[in-house]
Amino acid sequence: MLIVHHLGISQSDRIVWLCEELAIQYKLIRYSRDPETNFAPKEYKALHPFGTAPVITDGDVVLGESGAIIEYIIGKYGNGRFTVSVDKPNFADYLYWFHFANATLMASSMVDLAVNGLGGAGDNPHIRTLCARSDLAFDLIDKRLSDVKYFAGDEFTAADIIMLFPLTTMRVFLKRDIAGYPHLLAFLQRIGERPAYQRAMKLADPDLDLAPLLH
Ligand SMILES: N[C@@H](CCC(=O)N[C@@H](CS)C(=O)NCC(=O)O)C(=O)O
Repeated sequence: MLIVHHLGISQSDRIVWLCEELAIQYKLIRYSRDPETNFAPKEYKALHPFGTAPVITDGDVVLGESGAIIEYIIGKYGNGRFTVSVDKPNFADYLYWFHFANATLMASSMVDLAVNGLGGAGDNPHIRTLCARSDLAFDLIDKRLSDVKYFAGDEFTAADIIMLFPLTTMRVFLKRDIAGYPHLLAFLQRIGERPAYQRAMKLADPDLDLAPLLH
């Protein structure tokens, strides 16, 4: 059976959300973060050699990495739903935003997190350039959402599912004022109204106040 191992307030909320959108059968196991380190607890680390969330298990399969897990679940249980096929004009857009989420947006958020933790970029021009990438990313996202309703185009896809974490839950760890991004705000409102998203977040992190993350 498909088991989603969810670490509290983490990227694995994407996987719970995907399962709820697809309305497939799965079992959810929740793990709390280690109270001292705020990282994953030992039981979570034991699931997979890399030890980060998300992880799913499915029979003998133990899989990590959000993108791989999303593709696995959609391919195996979702009949290809929420993807864009190669013959569609927005196939490249789908691929771009699906991969932008972790390869660029999450990467630049992690740079910001590390730099903030070290007290800021100072006057190091290389670090400043790297830190500017998050602003570039948010500008690009707002521009994209001024042209289309969802990242891949007119329809909701897995690109929206993988993109959402760095735009919402990540802001628990890395504050960002998004008031200047009206199209992103409208997108977050649309997503916040989805019953499957509401269900998923209640299951994944029942104590998390979503309102400030969707505004
Ligand atoms: N690229 C990975 C990133 C995984 C990752 O960094 N997960 C964080 C949660 S947001 C984590 O597990 N943190 C706790 C830890 O490292 O112990 C993915 O998308 O699966």
